[in-house]
Amino acid sequence: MNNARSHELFTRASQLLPGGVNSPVRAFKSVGGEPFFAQRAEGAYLFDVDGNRYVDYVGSWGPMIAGHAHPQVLAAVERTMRDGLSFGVPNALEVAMAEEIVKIVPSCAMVRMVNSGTEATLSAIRVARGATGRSRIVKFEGCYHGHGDSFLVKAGSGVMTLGLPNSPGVPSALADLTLTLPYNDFDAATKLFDEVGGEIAGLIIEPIVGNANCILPREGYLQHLRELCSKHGALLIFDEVMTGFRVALGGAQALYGIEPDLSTFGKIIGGGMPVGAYGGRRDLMSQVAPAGPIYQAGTLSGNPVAMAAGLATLALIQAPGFHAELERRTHTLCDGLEAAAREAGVAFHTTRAPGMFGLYFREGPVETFEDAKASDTARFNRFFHGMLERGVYLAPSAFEAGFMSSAHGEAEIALTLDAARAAFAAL
Ligand code: KE4
Repeated sequence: MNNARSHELFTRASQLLPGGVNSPVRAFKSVGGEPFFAQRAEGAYLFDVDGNRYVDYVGSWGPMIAGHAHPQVLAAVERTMRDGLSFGVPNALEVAMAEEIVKIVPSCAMVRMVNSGTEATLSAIRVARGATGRSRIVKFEGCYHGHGDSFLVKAGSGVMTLGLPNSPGVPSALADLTLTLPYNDFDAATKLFDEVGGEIAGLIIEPIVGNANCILPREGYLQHLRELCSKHGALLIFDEVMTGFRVALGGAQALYGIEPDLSTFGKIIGGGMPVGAYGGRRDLMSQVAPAGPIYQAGTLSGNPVAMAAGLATLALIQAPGFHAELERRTHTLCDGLEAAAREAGVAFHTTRAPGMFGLYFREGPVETFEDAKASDTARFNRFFHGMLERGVYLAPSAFEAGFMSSAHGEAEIALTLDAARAAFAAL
């Protein structure tokens, strides 16, 4: 595969950008090799600067649920940008977006637009801390909520699972306030809340984990966390930056019938433009400045062009049967991959949620972060490159989820399964 132009660009980029990229996962560090540079994208496909074409199962890490460069999204952007790119004063599209989110996600009586998922999650925990007057937050090992200091914490030692910084620059005084639990472990959650429940401002969780590969909640687990938070006066925060508007129109909270106190969003509601949002109970959100004292702000929050791209995407995914078809295609892909692995005698397992999936080089089930870590990552890395050489781009890490879009049709799935049969055989 010719990658001369990508190599030349990566060589230059590596002198100018940390790791040659503007976000670490793009650098292919965990799978090895150098990243390709995108020239353009359309539907289910990415095209790189050397003329190679890939079926894309990353979709810009989630936003491109209706496929890349969808004509209706592009038309909305073109129409909006001609009236100006940013005003710094309110505009009608911000109201339209807020109305859409509140309509689609009943737990959100109010929302605030921001410019990334990171801004959404760090704002949500500030609201939790401001509204409860408490300082501790709970997160889960393997869950990622953006790069806010309070989240860059790994499980500490000891029964309280006190947080330890997992990045230089995170003060231990702050990391201490983040408690970490194992995902899908009912007893550990009960034990922690029994011990310090009265000190917990909020518990933030990816209701379906998409940042430690893809792990689904055990039956009743999310309800268990809902009850613990209610009992101890802590706020339940669903980080739906990835799952929101994807695994169901109303996100994981609709899929599982749980009502969080606060939710965070991103990705799909920007349709590929920089965006995030947080929202929830009116008594909580009405404490956010300037309505209340909890401060949060952003120059480009509610940017009209981003709102237009997001609104056009939300319109597309509200087409009748959109999510049912996305779910069907996700199963068709994963069933096919599992069959191809069996034919090649390769230990392989997939996890699935509508529109997203996890690939594991191990037998199932995979229900915990420990289970996910026991996957053969070296084999995944060889499979990743085998698929890339055959025109299929999977997430460049054994610990990321894959994403389907409505643009992944029978032809794309057939191409993917043909490549997989050859890539499994070559392992
Ligand atoms: P951003 O700040 O990257 O917009 O969102 C952070 C975030 C928050 N919460 C969840 C559940 C997320 O998945 C993310 C970001 N997801 C990663 C994919 N693993 C973005 C890719 C990247 O970091 O480049």
